[in-house]
This record gives sequence, C-alpha cells and structure tokens, in this order.
Amino acid sequence: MTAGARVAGFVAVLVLVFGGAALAGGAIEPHGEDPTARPDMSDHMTETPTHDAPRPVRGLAVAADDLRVVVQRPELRRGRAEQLRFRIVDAHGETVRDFDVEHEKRMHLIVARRDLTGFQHLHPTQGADGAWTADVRIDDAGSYRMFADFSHEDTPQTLASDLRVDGPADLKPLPAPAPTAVSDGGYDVRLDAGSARAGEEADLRFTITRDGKPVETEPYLGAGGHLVALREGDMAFLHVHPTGDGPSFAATFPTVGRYRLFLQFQHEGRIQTVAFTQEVK
Ligand SMILES: [Cu+2]
Repeated sequence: MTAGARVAGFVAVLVLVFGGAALAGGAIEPHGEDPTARPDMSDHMTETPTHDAPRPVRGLAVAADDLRVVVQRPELRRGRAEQLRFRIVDAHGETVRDFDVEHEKRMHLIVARRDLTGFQHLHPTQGADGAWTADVRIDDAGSYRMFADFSHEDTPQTLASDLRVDGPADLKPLPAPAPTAVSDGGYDVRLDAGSARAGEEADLRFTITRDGKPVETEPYLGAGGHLVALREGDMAFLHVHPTGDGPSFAATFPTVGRYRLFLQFQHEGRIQTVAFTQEVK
C-alpha cells in the first residue's frame, strides 16, 4: 500500500465516522494526499487545508503517515506501579528515534478511560533503543486509550492504542455540561467557551480562583496551561493551541456532540487538573 493510499483510507474512515454531522456542521476534515477521496466535502470547507495545517482531529488510529505506535504490553494491573513501554515505528518497522520538541517535551503521553475519566498526562523517557517508558498507576479497571502526542519531521502526530486494566469496571456517564468545575487541588475554574459551534474555531477561556481570589497561573509546558479535548463516543483527540499568556486556547470542534476538556495549569509549583464537558451545537 502506498503512503497516499494509506492516508486516503484513513481520511475515508474519518468521513464515514463523522458522516452527516460533519457535512451539516461544515467541519474541516483532516487533509489527505488525494483530495478526490472526499469530493463532496469541498463545498463545505471553511478553509483550504494544506500539508502544513494541523489536523483538527487526531488520535483515532494506531498508524498515520507511515508511523505506528507499538505498545509492548497493553495489559496493566490495577492499582500497581507499572511501566508502560511503547515505540514509534516507521513503515519498515524500524524504531523512530528523532522527535521534535513541542510544548517543551519530545513526547507527551495522555491516558484516559473510554468513559473519559481517569485522565493522566505523562512525559515518558526515551531509552537508548528509542523506546519510550512511563511510570503509570491506574486505580480503576476498564478499557483505556493511550495517546502518543509528538512531532516528527515537523509534522504533529497523535497515535493511539488501547490499554486494558483488569477487574470490574464501574463506568461513569459523562457529566452534564457546566460552566464551573473544581480542580483536583481545590481551585475553582470557570470556562467561557462562547458559542462553540461545529467547524468554527472556538475561543476557550478559563478563569481560575482560589477562596474567591483570582489566581495567575505559572507557565506550564511553555504556555499558560495545557488543554486536551476528547470527543465523546470515539475519543477523537482534538488539536488545541494556547492563545495568549493565560489559560486560553483555540480549538475547532469538528462536529456537533459532547467533548471532555481536560485543563492543566500550574500554580505554586503544582500541576492542577480540571475537566469540563463541552456541548457543541
Ligand atoms: Cu505533555
């Protein structure tokens, strides 16, 4: 299979997954090598995709652009300190060793359960053989996704694979959308997402207070905060980028539906994590 055919196939699968909702919302779809793979989308594009534009949706596949994530042992024991080990391999199965620094790290690892709970953001270390290792502890059983988020040859990639944590899983429904949430360290966070509409860039602004007093975040990974957005239903991983100095971000939600936003920020040297459900019309 040629690289072009592979990418076109990947795009075709995404178009099937998003289906009519994407068309109705005028969503920007990931770019492909072959624009004829989705000729009926062209009228609905809000901007012309280029090879340099980040894909608005990533993380649905173990492989893209001739790169693949290989997890050494995807079964993890519950409630134990485990080592999660994985490699990025190229089309020949060779381990990729060179990664670009993005957000101050060469590899970002996101782990979350299928019900969008249990979010973790880790920074694995690379061994001499090119493999990445992260210390991880997962306390709740269930099916998890791991996202390897990196940039290789100036192209951002998010490759994802399943992890299994054995035991009875107590799956949770997605919390209803709410403008405020409390971080794991007790900070009150308010989200102003404006009118988040499918296919349009949304301006996501977070206001953080503690005991009623405004909190100024410290730089974290080279920005005012770090945001991961996952779509309900398939855990599509959205491209989000920071805007300005504070915890504010631009994100294009590709379709209507619900998304879980995981904001991380730093204050007094500690990382806080807080999650929101965002409805997109
Ligand atoms: Cu990271």
